[in-house]
Amino acid sequence: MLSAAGLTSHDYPFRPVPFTAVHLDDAFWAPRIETNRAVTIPYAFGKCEESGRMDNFERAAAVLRGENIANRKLPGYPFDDTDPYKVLEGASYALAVQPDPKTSAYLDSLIALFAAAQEPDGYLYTIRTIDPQHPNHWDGPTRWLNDPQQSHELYDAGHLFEAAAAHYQATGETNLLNVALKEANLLCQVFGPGTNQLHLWPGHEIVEMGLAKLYRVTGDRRYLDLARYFIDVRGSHPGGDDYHQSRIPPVDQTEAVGHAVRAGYLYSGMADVAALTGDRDYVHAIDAIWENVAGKKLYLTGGIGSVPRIEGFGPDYSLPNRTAYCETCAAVANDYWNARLFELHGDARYVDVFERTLYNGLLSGVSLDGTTFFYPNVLESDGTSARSPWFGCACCPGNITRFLPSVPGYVYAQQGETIYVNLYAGGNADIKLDNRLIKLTQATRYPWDGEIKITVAPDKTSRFAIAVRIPGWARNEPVPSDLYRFADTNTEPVTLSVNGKPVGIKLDQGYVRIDRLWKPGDVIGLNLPMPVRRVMANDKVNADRGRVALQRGPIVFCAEWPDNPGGKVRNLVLPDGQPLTARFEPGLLNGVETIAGKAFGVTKDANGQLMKTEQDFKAIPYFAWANRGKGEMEVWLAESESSVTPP
Ligand code: FUB
Ligand code: ZN
Repeated sequence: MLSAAGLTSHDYPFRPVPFTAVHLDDAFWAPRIETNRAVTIPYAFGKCEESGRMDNFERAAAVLRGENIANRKLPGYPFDDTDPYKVLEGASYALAVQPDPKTSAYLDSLIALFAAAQEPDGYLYTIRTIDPQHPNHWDGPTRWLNDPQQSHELYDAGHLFEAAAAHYQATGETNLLNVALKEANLLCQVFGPGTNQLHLWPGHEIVEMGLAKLYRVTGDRRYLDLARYFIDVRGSHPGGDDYHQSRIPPVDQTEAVGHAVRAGYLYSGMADVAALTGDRDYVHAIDAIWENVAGKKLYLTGGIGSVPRIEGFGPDYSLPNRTAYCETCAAVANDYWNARLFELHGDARYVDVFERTLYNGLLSGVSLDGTTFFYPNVLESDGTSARSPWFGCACCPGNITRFLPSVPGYVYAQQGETIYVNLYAGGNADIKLDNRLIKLTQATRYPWDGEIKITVAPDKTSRFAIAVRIPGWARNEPVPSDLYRFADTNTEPVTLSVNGKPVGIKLDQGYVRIDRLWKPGDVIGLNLPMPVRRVMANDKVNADRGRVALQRGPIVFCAEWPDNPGGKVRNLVLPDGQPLTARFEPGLLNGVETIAGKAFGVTKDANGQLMKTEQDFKAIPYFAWANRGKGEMEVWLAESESSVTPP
């Protein structure tokens, strides 16, 4: 019944080189991916156990066995089941590159637990099974009813499908896949355009992406049709709203609205269905929505979602810093979406947004030791924000565990006779191009240094192209829109060479395409100069007016309390033209580049008069903040006293 993964007549034209074929051994990503594998994944499983998330499956299973369970207390949230699913997905990716019998056995025991909690017809949602007579207030009185659109039954199913596809692809075992397919088959009966079917849209998207993955794995067209149905039914009848992206049908949407994680998953699901069916209407819609986000709703850190009340998008240019939402899950969703847009269009501008999000607003979601997390990722703190070891609503840690192992899968892509180099990270990759095997080895200290050497080793001398991405930040374009601009001009040129001979920087969709006869041992040399850059926001962004941010390479910096006099940073003024220098500090925050110079601290004297004193100033990478206790932090620094936060 199972077909080879990815064998569909339509698919993304630009295909990623799978993370299993890319081995990073650099000083930046390799240790983080290892911390995720060795620390965060077991830690998150432990938290799921400790917080009763595994027990929910046990209790649902007991109810199904007809046992009279003493404790019918419902899970805290209807989506608590998704946390073990997500961590299992991450663990599966980790297993795919590093087999570990102990982890495999643990996953099998969890899968047995999930299977036992699944109702005979395939329904799997412990919060209803534990006590069907007293449904949670987010859910309808009977299965699936979705009023007021908050049911998470399909959200839970979506995460189960994602985990099952990952587990099957990593291990070849079908135990979790069978659980997922049983539920997917039930959904195919229950939902659809038929008169005896339910015409409801999911209360929270992700089932669309999950179904697309099941389609890839099985080749069963019903799953793809259902994914498409769940997109098309959204907004097709009254009762929809912007929060759920259901006021109007997704194909007619042109603006990012509502809950940001839901939105990011919807747009990713639309990209999947578009790629797998060839439907251009979805592409037009997500292209327009992307223009809106990249041009008006994207934080400098790549975070999305500026309104805490709805965990979602606000009006154009409304990007407050202290109350930024920028949920970690939304950064993950933003990266899923941008990766898919690249795979549709082959344009580096999506990789620019992907990279910005990855190194900044996504990576900030987890501490350096892998055991504490941010849910919102603010860009300014008065000292009250801190990472947390876990959350009641624990969506973000699980998303970190499943995203980080797949980072190597975003480094390269291919289409026809072209290999795309999208991200820079030390390591090697084995890329199949028709009947050839090409080994690429990157040597670089990126993101701290822009010197990159790529050794090309085809198994036989042959002609193909390597498209080298020249990041927007290296071309004086921090984002592919006018939302942000560099206040200064970098005059140091990007240089590119093959075997030491210069190659002209002729850009095509953000890439320089080097089409030649490649022989083993050829070397591409790329230098992306990384001076400290000052960034300004579009004047329409009230929150950043009169303020400046610092960026070096793909990394956004912030000033944090331990590095600045008196533990204060919100009183800092960093005037234009003040010289700044960068240096690598191996002993700080696991080794980071820092930016230092002089700034002015604004204080009040005894009479309440503001005083400006010159003082030392230091900034660290934004992703690394909040690893040394609570205190002030600021990304957008005042350029003059008039915009400083009064002490
Ligand atoms: O509703 C499920 C998840 O919980 C959402 O994606 C997060 O924003 C949090 O609300
Ligand atoms: Zn979250």
